[in-house]
Formats: sequence, structure tokens, C-alpha cells
Amino acid sequence: MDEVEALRATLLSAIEGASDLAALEEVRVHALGRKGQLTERMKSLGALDIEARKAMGVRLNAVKDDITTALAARKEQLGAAALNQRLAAERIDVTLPVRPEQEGRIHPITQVIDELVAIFADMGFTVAEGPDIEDDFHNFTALNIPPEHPARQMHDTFYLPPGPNGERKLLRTHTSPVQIRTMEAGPPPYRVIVPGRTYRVDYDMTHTPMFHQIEGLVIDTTSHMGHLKGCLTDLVRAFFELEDLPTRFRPSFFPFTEPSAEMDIGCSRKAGELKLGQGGDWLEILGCGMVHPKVLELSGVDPTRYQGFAFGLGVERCAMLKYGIPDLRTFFEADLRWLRHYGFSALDVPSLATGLSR
Ligand code: 2NM
Repeated sequence: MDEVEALRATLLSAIEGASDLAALEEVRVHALGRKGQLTERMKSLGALDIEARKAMGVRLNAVKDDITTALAARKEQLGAAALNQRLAAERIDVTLPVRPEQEGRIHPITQVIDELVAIFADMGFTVAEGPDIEDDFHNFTALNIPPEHPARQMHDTFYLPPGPNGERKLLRTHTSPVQIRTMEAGPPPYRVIVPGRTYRVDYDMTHTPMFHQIEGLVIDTTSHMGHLKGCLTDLVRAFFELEDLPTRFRPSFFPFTEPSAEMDIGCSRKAGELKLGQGGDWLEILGCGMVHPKVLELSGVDPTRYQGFAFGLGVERCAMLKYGIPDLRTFFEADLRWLRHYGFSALDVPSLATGLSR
């Protein structure tokens, strides 16, 4: 046997003899690595004359191919053996209970929005959404809010720096601009609610600069104040889960509705404790009214053909009343202990079939 054949035999038997993947890798480096036996032989080809170099080159390449093939085959064998060994040695008990994980909580604001959406959806409303950054027309002008109205003042509305055309955008002060956009987008009938964030320059015990509203809009040919009263009375009775919660409507004023009203719910205030649904006291809960003909017209709806009502309520206030949360500002402090206390399980989706929440 000549030297090349001897090398081939030695390397092949070393490959066969490797007992694990680490040993096999050692054999590979020993043979084919930068200083490996086969590599060194190939380097020495340069010293031979051209005919001998050709012949030896062909033989060495054949040995290299054989070694490479043998290495791959042995690697697969050893890999499979290692896996089988692990499979035999290791056990997973798939019946073990999962490790306890912290469950996230639904923020009371989200919960109340979900509850109100469920109630309105049951009455046939759909949800509309729109931008937080609005223009003056959709937030004020289209709502019949006059140019000199105090709400437009810098100290009540967050204005953005003027754009290239001098127009100053603003953070919407209510979600009504979405209702304007709904009316602009197509003809009545409309039956929509608009939940979302709203912004006003205000910060004290009972006001935060960002807060949440749900507004509603119902427009058809014959929608009237009776529908408004029935719809909103059903709403508060479903939301507070009090079947005969008393309501009353007091005359009020908004530029975008005529007539306008404020709705109160019955309550009692004894020894500083508020109880909904009984006693002779009243608590203001929302604003509403028949949409002003000028608002319809400015939104492209024919006020001689269509009429209807709108309303708006504060989500934080509803959450505080229903869930006994005393301080408005805690809603936005992102305190996890607070959220664990006042938050809701994601597994209890509010629906009218199962009760709004548990
Ligand atoms: C309120 C009270 C009364 C209202 C009006 C409109 C619109 F766009 F249709 F004109 N949206 N929301 C409205 C009416 C809002 O919040 C206290």
C-alpha cells in the first residue's frame, strides 16, 4: 500500500472510530484543517514536476472527497445517536400545570368604553373613529361654534404650531368632529357612536388635559326628542345595571344642538355616600340635544329632509360612578397596584348576554 492509500485508510478508520461529535470534529481538523494531513500533502504538490503533480492531485482530491463523504455520514450517525440518547434520557410531563404568570388587567377606561360600545351595539349603533389632531372647521366651525367662542381660546384648546399655509391644527376638544366627518362621508341615516381621546387645557381635582368621551349621533327623517329620551334612558339603565334608574332632562345650551338638554340620574347622598337609583337627589350624567339645522347643513346634510339627536358623555366620570373610583387623576398615573385593584380580567369580555362585567 502506498503512502496515499495508507493515509486514506488511517483517516477513514479514525472517522469510523470517532465516538462522538467532538471526537469527529477533531478528526476533521486533523485531516482537512489548515494544518491537516491531507492539506499539508496538497500544499507539497508544488514541489513536484507537472506530470507527477497532475497525477498526485487527482489522487489526493479523490481521497479528500472520500473523507468528506465519510465525515458527513458519520456526523449524521453520531447526531442521530445523540438525539436518541436525549430522547431516551429526558422526560417532559405534559400534564404539569403551567407556571404561574402574571395576568394583565384591562384599564377601567377601556372596560367602560367596551361596556358602552356593547350596549350601543345592541341598539344598532356602529363605532366611528377619527383623528386626534383636527382642523378648526371640524372641531368648531361645523359645530356652529362662533369665532369668538371661549372654547376656541388658546387657554382652552391645545393648538399646534401653524403649518406652511398658516393653518393651526389643534387637539380635538370633543369627539364631535368625527360625527361631522361621518355626515360628510355619505347620506343619512346615521346611527354611530364615537369613543375616543379628547383634550382641553385644564388640570385640577376633576379635570385632566386628556380625557375620554363617547358621543353619539342619530339622524334619520323622523328621529325626534322621544327617541333621544328613550335611547339615553335605556343606556344608563343598562350601564349601571339598574332597571328602573330614574332619569330627568333639564334644558341646557350647546351651540350644536337645539333644543339642548342635560340628563340627570336619580341618586341619594346620605352621610357623604352616593347611591345611584334611589332617593330624591339628581346627578348630571350627560349632555344631549337635537342636532342644530346649521350643523347638518355645514356637514352636507339637508336639514329640511333630515333631523335627529346627538349626545356626549365623559368616560372617566362613568367609570368613577360605576366602580367607585374616587380620584380622577389616578386614571393616568400608570400605577400597577392601582390597576391590579381597579382593573378587569381580559377573560371577562363585556356583553349583554353574560352581564356587562363581573
Ligand atoms: C354633546 C352634547 C350635545 C354632539 C353634537 C354632535 C354633532 F356633531 F352631531 F353635531 N356631536 N356631538 C353633542 C350634542 C355633544 O356633548 C356633551
